[in-house]
Amino acid sequence: MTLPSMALAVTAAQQDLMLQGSHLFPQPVDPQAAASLLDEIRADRRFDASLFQDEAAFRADPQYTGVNPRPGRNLLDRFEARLGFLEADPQVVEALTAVLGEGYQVMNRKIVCGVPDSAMPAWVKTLIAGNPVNNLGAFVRPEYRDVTYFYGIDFHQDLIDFKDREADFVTLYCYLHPVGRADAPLFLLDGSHALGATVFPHDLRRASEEVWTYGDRRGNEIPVRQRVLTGDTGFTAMWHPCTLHGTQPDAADHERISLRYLLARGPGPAGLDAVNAALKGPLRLSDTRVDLAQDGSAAIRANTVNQA
Ligand SMILES: O=C(O)CCC(=O)C(=O)O
Ligand SMILES: [Fe+2]
Repeated sequence: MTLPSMALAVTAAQQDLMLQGSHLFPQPVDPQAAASLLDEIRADRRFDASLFQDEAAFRADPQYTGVNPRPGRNLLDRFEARLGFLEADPQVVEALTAVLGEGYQVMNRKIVCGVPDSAMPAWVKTLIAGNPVNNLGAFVRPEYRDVTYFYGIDFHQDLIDFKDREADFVTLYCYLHPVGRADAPLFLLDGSHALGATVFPHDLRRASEEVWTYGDRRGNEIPVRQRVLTGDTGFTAMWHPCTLHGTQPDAADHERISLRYLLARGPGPAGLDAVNAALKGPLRLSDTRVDLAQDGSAAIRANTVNQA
């Protein structure tokens, strides 16, 4: 019997999530649609030093929280009508339905920008040097906080932003232009979801060129291999909320722009249940990170992904 190719794709998505904690879609989503969305995004602003506040303005009133896109301040929402190339792509819908069940929901969606080194003001680089999470929202002008800007982010689980929430969602991530090694590609640690939720910054030691030893601080250690997600326009991947991933600072002379979605499971049966049942660790944490001070600024200065 020949199975329809859709059924094979669904199986692959669930199986990949189970075994490696991520699924890379074998086909890109419509590259023309991705490229024309990118044109619109780039037409809205320059992704250069003009994104940033003056140092004096920042120092007068530093704000480290509430600096990401949110309902009512989200540039991607302006392009709602043209997101079907990703949200309604048949392979994406089939995989999400298999993993999250019928009636899955978009929890949030946003544009993520890897800010190139050439756009970074010297005072910002000095302030963030060595920090594990270089979300630049604190330093950009308030009117540009409808996009999330990174200058690299250390290995983390996307569960990090969800205290006390179960790992009942996945991340979907799509490149809007070709992403090579210098364009801040995602680094995924294969199989790292297997230990369940752990606290950021994570216990990672390099074992060899491409393998890390990952510990859960509960007595378990596993080797995890890093996978660098370079890809063409429309390249799309999804991963489990416990899968470790990160990016290095964008070394290219242009910004890296991608779409990042979180999607929550529906009310019925979902492939994610079997994945979660196989994890050797908790599905939720009441404290997901210990790197921040009271005001949301970095209290720990250390970074592992930059050594990858
Ligand atoms: O786009 C990036 O550089 C990292 C994005 C990421 O991991 C996140 O937003 O959770
Ligand atoms: Fe992430």
